[in-house]
Amino acid sequence: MKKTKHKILDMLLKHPDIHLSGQKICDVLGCSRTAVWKHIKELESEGFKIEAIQKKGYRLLSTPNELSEARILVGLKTKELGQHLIYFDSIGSTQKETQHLAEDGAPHGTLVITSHQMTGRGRLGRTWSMPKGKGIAMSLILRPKLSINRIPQLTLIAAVAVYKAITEVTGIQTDIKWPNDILVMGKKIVGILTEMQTEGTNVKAVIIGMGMNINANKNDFPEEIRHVATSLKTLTGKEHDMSLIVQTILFYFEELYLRYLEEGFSVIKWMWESHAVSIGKRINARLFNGKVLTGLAKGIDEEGALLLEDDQGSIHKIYSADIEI
Ligand code: BT5
Repeated sequence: MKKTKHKILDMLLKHPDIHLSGQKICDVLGCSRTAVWKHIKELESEGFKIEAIQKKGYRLLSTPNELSEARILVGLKTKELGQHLIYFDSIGSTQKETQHLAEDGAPHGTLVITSHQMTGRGRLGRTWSMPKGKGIAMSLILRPKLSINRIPQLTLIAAVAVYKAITEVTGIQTDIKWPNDILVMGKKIVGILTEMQTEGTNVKAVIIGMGMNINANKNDFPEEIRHVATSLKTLTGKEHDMSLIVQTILFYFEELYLRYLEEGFSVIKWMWESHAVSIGKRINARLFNGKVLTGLAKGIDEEGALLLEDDQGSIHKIYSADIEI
């Protein structure tokens, strides 16, 4: 059940060319005029520009580029992903919070999201930095009936959903770097962190975390990552609607996920490979045990593992590593 505020926003979005009177909104939603006024004020404080003309009513002039819970939920075209949305003005780590929620039984599709994440983390306890209000940090709970060895495929599905969404919303073409990076011109714009909760050999939950650089300027990033990080704003010179990006990612993620469950990984595999920057190139794979393998990246296998051919012609299956091209 949508909140009254979301219903008002929905009405305003659907009627961009006319003023909706307070009375009309009350009649449709069955609430008081004071309640309408209060919700309009709330929407304004969240960055929505609303024209209010006496005797005519309210008209939406523009929506904010900042992340907005109402804007994400209104018009979200998914059945499950993101429909249970938990929005934080600020939080330590969405991933950590989502781990707890998943343990407590939060349903498939639950999304925890913020644009102010203070102690974000990457793989192996690394840090994920996010300039306040300029990016998106979100963690999604999936409860797939899949064997543990297939879970890494979900990172690749997430990566395909992200590149599709970024291209659709901004026109920018992105590259995927196995396994979890989305790059533009060699710099990272999105990092994905996939973690799972298991019971014996059963997967109980998978938590897919995504950190995205959207409206940050180069100097907003800490100095030590400026040479590796970029943002949509840096690339296009303008700010982007973060809520629309989230909606679009969730839409593609759900579509790809359902196709994957029905048809298997091969459908994702070719989409992924067609955007993968490392395939066909000579790479160093820095394994997490400290070993470095060098050779030709041949592709990914049916599990999503990277296939590397070394100089002796042996093929190595790599499940987890940092790739240097
Ligand atoms: C990742 O790890 O790329 C996964 C990042 C996942 C972050 C999300 S945000 C929502 C959710 N909540 C969390 O707490 N985490 C997840 P990894 O491949 O280990 O890369 C980490 C490295 O990327 C760091 O060591 C830096 O070098 C670099 N880095 C950190 N912040 C960055 C940023 N904003 N943009 C680009 N690179 C960054």
